Amino acid sequence: MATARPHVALIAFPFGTHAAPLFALARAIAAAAPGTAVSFLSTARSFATLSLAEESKNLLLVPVADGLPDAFQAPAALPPPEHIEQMIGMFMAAAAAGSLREALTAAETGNGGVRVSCVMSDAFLWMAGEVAEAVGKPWVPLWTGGPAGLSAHLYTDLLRSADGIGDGETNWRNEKLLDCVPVLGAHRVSDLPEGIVFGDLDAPVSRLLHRMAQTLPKAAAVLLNTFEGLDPAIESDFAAKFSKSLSLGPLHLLAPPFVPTPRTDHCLLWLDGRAPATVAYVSFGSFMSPPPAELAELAEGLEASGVEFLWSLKDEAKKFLPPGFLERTRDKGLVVSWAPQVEVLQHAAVGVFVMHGGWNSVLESITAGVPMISRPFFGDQRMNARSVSHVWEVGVVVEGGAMTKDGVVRALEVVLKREEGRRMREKASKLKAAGMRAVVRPEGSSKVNFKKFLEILG
Ligand code: U2F
Repeated sequence: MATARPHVALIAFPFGTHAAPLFALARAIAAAAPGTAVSFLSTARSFATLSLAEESKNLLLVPVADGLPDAFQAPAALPPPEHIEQMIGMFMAAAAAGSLREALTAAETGNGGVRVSCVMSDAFLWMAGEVAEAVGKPWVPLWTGGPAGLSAHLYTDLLRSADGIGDGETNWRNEKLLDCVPVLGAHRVSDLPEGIVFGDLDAPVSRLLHRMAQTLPKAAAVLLNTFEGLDPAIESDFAAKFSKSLSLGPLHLLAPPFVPTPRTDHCLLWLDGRAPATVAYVSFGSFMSPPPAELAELAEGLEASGVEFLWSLKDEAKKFLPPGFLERTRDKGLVVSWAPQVEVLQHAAVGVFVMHGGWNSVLESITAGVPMISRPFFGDQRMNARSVSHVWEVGVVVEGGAMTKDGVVRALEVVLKREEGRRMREKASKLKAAGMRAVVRPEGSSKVNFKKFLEILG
């Protein structure tokens, strides 16, 4: 028998770390509203990437079909990572064909027939908005990337038609500032995510993001993993474009732990023995690895700089390190396949984060007051890296767009040893204080926005 109990269904985009911040939100809702049924919908494979240790009684995991053909269903039979676009295409095709509707029905059955009263989703899943509309319920999407990246997607049509921007294949090298979009005036054409004015505009992900940008203004509210005041102009623009825009982040502070961390205490013990603000922490996110030649250049740069380092490096990439590197740097560095990143960044010994511009990493670094050296690769990463270097001035981007031994040495020198680096640390610690205020203080903007968001859920 159906009841009027609120039931929030959150639908994840099950690739990369996308599911993690949405799951953090699911846990936060379940804890803050014990009377609300919370269903978290994702693929079985993505559940395995989440920290599921402390589930609440009112939080139900509901599997969604991944759309992959039978040949890929065996645990070890995943297509290689370079086929991710295809996997996304298959997942989205299944979603459009009804897998999301089926999972919503399963969520209602699993909750004793309680009807879904609000559909939340990763913003990428624009079709969740249609599913919500079909059942007459509000749709509340979460954008997990950086605000500048989302802004770029919202201006896709304008950018494609703007003079000197939307005119061809060379745009990925075009250093022209995006002054036709005033809120992105510090970013360049070459910083844009691919699929807007360069790259394959017809690729499944490009089409998905364009459609998302057209659909988000119809949402009851758009949630952001950021905090008020970080990008004031972009925030005002979102407020004008969306029915409601609520910054709730940094989400890793709202509902930790964010992603499961194997036992990696030795990283922190190793850091304990290092002087304050001297160590370079290196990580390029959860699933990607820089090209082999760049990994080797980075290793040579770290070694030549003499800087102590903690490097989170995937096991399969270790073979690209220069011969003898690990032995020669045994006293200077620690290379691990996974690090407790949030704790590492908060350790006093860490002086700089060498990274890819992934939004979770940027926020984790900001809230630890650690300046960054970025080598962005795709998606919103170039926009984020440019915000780090030119908007917040808390880091640099590697020279020439790729890591070289000398470029790495120079960047480490600037951030760790020069006056410029000292100023970056000062600015980073101000951002850290602002980010903490937003989530910790009762009157903090993210705390207040979280309450407003709970009101939408009913
Ligand atoms: C995609 O980014 P990634 O998932 O590759 O990278 P991040 O957003 O930086 O998130 C990585 C997370 O994994 C954690 C780290 C972050 O929370 O703390 N982690 C860790 O705990 N230990 C490790 O050794 C290594 C990582 C995408 F590629 C980006 O463009 C987007 O900005 C991002 C968000 O949508 O998703």
